[in-house]
Amino acid sequence: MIASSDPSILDLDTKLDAALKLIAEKVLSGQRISPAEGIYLYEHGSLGFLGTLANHIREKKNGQYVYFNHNFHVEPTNVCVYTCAFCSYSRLIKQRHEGWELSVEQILDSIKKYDGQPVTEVHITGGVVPKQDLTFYKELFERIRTHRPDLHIKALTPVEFHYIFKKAKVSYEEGLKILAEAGLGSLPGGGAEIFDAQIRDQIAGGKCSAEEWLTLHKIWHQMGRYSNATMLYGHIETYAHRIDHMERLRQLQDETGGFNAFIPLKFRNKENQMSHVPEVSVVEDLRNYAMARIYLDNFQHIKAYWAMIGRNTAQLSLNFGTDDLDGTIDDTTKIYSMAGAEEQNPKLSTDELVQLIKGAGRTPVQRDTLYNIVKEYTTQ
Ligand code: V47
Ligand code: SF4
Repeated sequence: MIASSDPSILDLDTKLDAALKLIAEKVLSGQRISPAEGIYLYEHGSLGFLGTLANHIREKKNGQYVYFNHNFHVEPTNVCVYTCAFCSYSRLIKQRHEGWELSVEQILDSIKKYDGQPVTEVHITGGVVPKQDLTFYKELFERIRTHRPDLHIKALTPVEFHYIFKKAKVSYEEGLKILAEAGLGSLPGGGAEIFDAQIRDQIAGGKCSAEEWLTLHKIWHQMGRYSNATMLYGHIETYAHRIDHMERLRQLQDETGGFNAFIPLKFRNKENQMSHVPEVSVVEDLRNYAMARIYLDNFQHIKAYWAMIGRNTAQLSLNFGTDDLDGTIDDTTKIYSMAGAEEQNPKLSTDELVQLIKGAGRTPVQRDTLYNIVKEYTTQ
């Protein structure tokens, strides 16, 4: 394979059309590509071509580093007032006997299981139910902070915020301030799905709109805080919808600089209302990671969430633009196993993660939620 930083990529493929050459020249010289160029690249860029461009940017931004953290998840409930068509996880309020709804006490018990273990982050998200309201989360965050002040609380998405703030009759600003003061550290990227209104309505009708999702993150960033962003791809959306989604994120990032990482999430089709929609290929997953790296020039990190994509594809993606693998997870999330992901009990030890990253020829780096380096694994 040619060296990723070698612009002779432009000369190697004699069949490369003029438009692709022009776009590649822009990317290699650090210029931003337009939405129309993004769509063109999605439609015409081969896996090797996109991968080479993405790898060039990835190495410029993050060198050989691949980040991971020591984390675990808490899913307070899988009962939900919404009925997203892609969701294999939630149980409708009327089927709540099939689900779980944890109390503050039960969640604290699950957090106490990690006492004395070197985890740095708890990722809290799940369904939306009336009982788990603003008072519930305020108490939960305060009690986690009191019990373990060093644990970073990465929790809740605009889907949950929109519902609980509306119910509590507080503005987004007031609600976020209350939860930040209670101990909320940063926001995960969930609930973004696809921003296009028509597609969003078909797959996630009724929950917060794209504008509400973006506004909540914007307010959070304006408070000096950080968050992630996701995109659910590979279902009924087109390439134009993916570019529209990333364009809106790129614009907000220009304004605030508050996004840490972008996480493409592959639609998995087991036991949901969209099971008839086939899943996309691994080649398409890698092309999509590469496109995210190329398009989102103002995002520092592109994360391959191994619990969703599987550890093998996650490892491959490290040569197609990604530089982060999320974390150890410790078999604490059900969202993807219930949707048919390869990883039925997602759990990796530090050693397994380190070997996975070294196997891709990269340097493993343990980070905290905000990408401060905890440990670099430079030796063999
Ligand atoms: O918003 C649900 C997705 C998301 C399916 O910020 C599905 O570090 C595919 O956002 N097929 C929640 N995707 C998870 C999430 C996340 C995960 C890891 C790290 C971070 C981070 C954020 O899961 C939902 C939805 O887009 N999802 N069901 C499914 N069948
Ligand atoms: Fe509820 Fe989230 Fe599932 Fe939608 S994706 S039904 S909001 S748990």
